[in-house]
Amino acid sequence: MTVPQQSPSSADTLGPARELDAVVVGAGFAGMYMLHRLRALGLSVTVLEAGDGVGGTWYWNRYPGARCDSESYYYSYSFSDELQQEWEWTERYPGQPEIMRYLNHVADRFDLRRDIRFGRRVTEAAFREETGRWELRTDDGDRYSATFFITAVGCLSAANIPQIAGLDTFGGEWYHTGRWPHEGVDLTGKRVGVVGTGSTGIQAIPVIAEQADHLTVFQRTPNYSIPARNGPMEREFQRDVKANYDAIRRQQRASTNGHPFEISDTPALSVPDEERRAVYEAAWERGGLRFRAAFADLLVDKEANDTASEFIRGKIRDIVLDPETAEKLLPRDHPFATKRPPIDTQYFETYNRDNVTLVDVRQSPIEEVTSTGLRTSSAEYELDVIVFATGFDALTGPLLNIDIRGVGGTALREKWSEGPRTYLGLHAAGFPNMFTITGPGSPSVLTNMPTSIEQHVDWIADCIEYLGSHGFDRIEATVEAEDAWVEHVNEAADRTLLPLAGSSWYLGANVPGKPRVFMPYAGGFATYARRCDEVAGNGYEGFVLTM
Ligand code: N01
Repeated sequence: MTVPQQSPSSADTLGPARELDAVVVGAGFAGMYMLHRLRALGLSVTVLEAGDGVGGTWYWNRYPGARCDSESYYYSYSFSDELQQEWEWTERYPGQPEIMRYLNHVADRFDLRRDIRFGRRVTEAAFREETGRWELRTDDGDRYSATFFITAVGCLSAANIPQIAGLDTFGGEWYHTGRWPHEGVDLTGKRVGVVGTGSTGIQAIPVIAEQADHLTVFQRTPNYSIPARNGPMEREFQRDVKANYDAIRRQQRASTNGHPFEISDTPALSVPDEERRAVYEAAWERGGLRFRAAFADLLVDKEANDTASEFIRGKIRDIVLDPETAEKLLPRDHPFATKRPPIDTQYFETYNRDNVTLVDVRQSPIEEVTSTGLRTSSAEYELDVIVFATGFDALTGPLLNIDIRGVGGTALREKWSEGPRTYLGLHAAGFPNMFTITGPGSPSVLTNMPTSIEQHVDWIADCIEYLGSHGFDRIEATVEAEDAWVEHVNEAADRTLLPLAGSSWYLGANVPGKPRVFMPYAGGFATYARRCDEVAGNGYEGFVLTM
């Protein structure tokens, strides 16, 4: 590890910059593994992390009911067989506290903490042409200088807090789920309002309903949700998994979404109605995101998708006893799974409770927060606590919250003013030696994240090793390669139904004023990883490497 030292060119009133080979921003799944890989190459690396601990998204998202929608045995690192053999998962889907225990165990096991600076939010990163190095600043005035600048800032880490008039006059407490207090919030006996019915709201609502005196849910867009069917991890299943991890990991890497299951190759409309219904029933009973894999064409053929969407609407009608409430809960404005499909525990059932009210804020929009609650265009609701489960400025938000400047001082905010432009979602032309782990233009949020993260980290580490061993110290994509990739990302999205979800955060549509561009790469994980390998195999085709 390089001992921090003063750089002659960087001494100023703020003190010396720490000179490093690489700075990684973020200590979640991505930043931790990136540190581990770069250290093994003998590089001096510092990870800068805004939180006071490791965990990234799981460090911040401590809201009631926070749980992963990938199953625990594969929502985990695969890079160390010892790690995957020794760790014991306790539930089918890991809850937030269990993921935090796991990531803290990884940090200790691989001795990562000594190179992570906690409580430092990076505010600026600028490429200096004269030195060929990146200079970074944090909110407490620390400065770092590095050859490589790697962002591991997560895709869903910039909280989207709606600008509702009067919020500052509210006499109660309010929280965003992605910034939940670490000490927890006691909602017992309180009148609670939850705004938002995405994956987060759908997880939190049933748990909050059990604690609160009364819960009012403010729903703008009804959502499809599939039962998670969470439960304890069976010992025998865990033994089987551990005995077969090689095959499981191979299957994940060969898949479309990084999950270890096959997508059916049967088109939904190729089978008789009764058989199709039986397939959906079985998928509903099994639970989880695998429901999407019930037929081959649910994400590419609207008519096929209609059969799944209608099946789920039928389930909502069956579960929710009050027909008027059920009607309000029926998603109709987008095909199933074109927004990220939530999975739930007793979500629709919660509306059968006496202490839960559903308010349709599409019909009667929220007009203001008052000192005592929330007012819509048709009624006023008295509340002690407001919970904003209103999501994130996804994918680009965490990057653009940092003032990143490339060659000639060009701001990334300016370059991406019409939407993100990257080569492979890994790099932006004009920003030499900068890499974005699971950046826009990569499969990222359309996949099981640790699978995508490991693939990116491995690619970046291999690239840096290649540069070093071939005497290069600078890599930058060409604008032509980037343009072609952006076009390919758009084509891949257009081959699916995904762009049909008009209010989706995949499109940036949840943040007022954000450009509407389909941001993740929808061509599938395995196809994408193959392309990355080809690029590397062809001597980093599409990049210019210089000494
Ligand atoms: O955020 P979202 P999320 N007034 O953007 C509503 C991952 N995740 O935090 O649809 C009223 O999906 C908004 O309404 P609309 C997962 O990838 C995973 O729930 O824009 N309502 C919507 O209902 C997920 O997709 C897990 O009309 C407003 C909700 O708030 C992603 O994180 C768990 C509003 C936001 O839904 C984001 O999920 C949790 C306003 N002004 C999250 N603004 C698991 O692993 C927004 N809304 C299980």
